[in-house]
Amino acid sequence: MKLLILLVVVLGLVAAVQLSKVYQLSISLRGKREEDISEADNRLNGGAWLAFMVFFYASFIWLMLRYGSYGTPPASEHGLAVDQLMNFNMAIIFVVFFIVNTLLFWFAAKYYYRADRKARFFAHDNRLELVWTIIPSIVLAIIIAYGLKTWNEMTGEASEDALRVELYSKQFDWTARYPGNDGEFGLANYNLITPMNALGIVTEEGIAEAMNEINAKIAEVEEEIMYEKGHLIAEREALMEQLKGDAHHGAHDAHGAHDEHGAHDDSHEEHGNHDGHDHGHNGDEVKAIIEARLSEIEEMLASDKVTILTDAAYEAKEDKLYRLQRHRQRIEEIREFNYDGELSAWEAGMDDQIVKGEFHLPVGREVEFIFRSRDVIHSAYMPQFRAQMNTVPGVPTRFKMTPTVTTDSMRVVLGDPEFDYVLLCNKVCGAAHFNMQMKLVVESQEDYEAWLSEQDEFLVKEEPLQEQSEEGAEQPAVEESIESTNVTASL
Ligand SMILES: [Cu+2]
Repeated sequence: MKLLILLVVVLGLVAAVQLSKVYQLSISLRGKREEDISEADNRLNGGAWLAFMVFFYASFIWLMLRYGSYGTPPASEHGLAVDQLMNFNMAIIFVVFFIVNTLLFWFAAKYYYRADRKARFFAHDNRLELVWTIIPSIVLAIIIAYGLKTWNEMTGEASEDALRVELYSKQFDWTARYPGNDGEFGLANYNLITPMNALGIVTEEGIAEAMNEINAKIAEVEEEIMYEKGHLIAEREALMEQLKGDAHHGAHDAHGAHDEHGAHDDSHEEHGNHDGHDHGHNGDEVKAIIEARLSEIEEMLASDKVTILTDAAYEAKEDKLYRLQRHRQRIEEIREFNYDGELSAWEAGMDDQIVKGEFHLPVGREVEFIFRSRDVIHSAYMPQFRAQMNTVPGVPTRFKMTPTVTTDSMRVVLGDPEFDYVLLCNKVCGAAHFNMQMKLVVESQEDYEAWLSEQDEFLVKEEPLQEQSEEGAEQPAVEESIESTNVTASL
């Protein structure tokens, strides 16, 4: 179908070009000069301007009627103010749009060229300059002041008892975090992000888990480097060489060969410990060490852990190892970081509640959103609440809003039992951007509390402690976690 339309357009263009050629030919045949244009032609063109104006306005009005509204009434307190601001701006734009375009087309139609009419030369007029400078200045100042006022209402300080919710974005989903009973979010650090700790919340357990993960990765890469076939064979040859020429000054050669690929690789140090002995002129001892290493190499070559890497791949592995070690260092630094001597920042994360897929808000209560992003800039967009904010890696952003219409009420208003509020990503952030959304349910305070109480706390997850709850009934796992934090922190 699209191809057909394209074909018609192309053929139409070709036809138009051919027709204009015929027209030009007919003119030259009649002996008329091309620049001689009759008054009838000019009048026709003037009329065409007016016809186009009518078509232009009709399309504009149709578009506004068809697509000019959000579709849903505002579902938040400030949503009303945003709609009013939008309508105010659009009203001004409409008025200016119609005045300017009417003048443009009407003048073109009225003042088409006529041989008996001469244009008036009109170079400058100070009063006119004043009018079209001062009036737009005043109108723009009003628009800006009004807009700033509305913006400040949305982004101003939230009240003390506002509910605080963190929305965390990454390619390509949203995660919501509630602060738990203490009302405080735990600190977060991206170095601690693991599959179990998607937000990188700082707790003693989070650090331990991140450490385990990074150590496993380091060990894996170290092994791949250690068991590289080409390097093992090269080392074997160098050592054999050394054994042969041992009578002279082979010790130094071996030293050099060893350094060549041991330089970036800490794991070789255990074998490199004999470096000190090399200068000790104790030939037998050196020989024994070299032979031990040789048999070790033989074993390694025979094992199924042997890897074969090109030089580039080997270097890439070394780079990877270096980066992993830097990462481990950063995790260690988090542990050493002194949070003003207080543990509360660590403890605060333990009861945080993390939810995916959908999140709930109570109706009529002020909510302060804190936005964070893991990877790229996303944009948290809640169209029914007239709310949008960029989420920026490394820079938390925020705004506040008060939902005023529950999901159920909105379903009734819209006559759509399937309707749901939605949080969308409104920044083209990658391949699956289109699907980056989360359902939002607005409900009564009681329903909200019931839902929240069903959400797990961060550190209470499939732990055997829950089995024992019969004995120590009022001893939740969180208590345990805090205890262990204290112990480790005091070390
Ligand atoms: Cu996104």
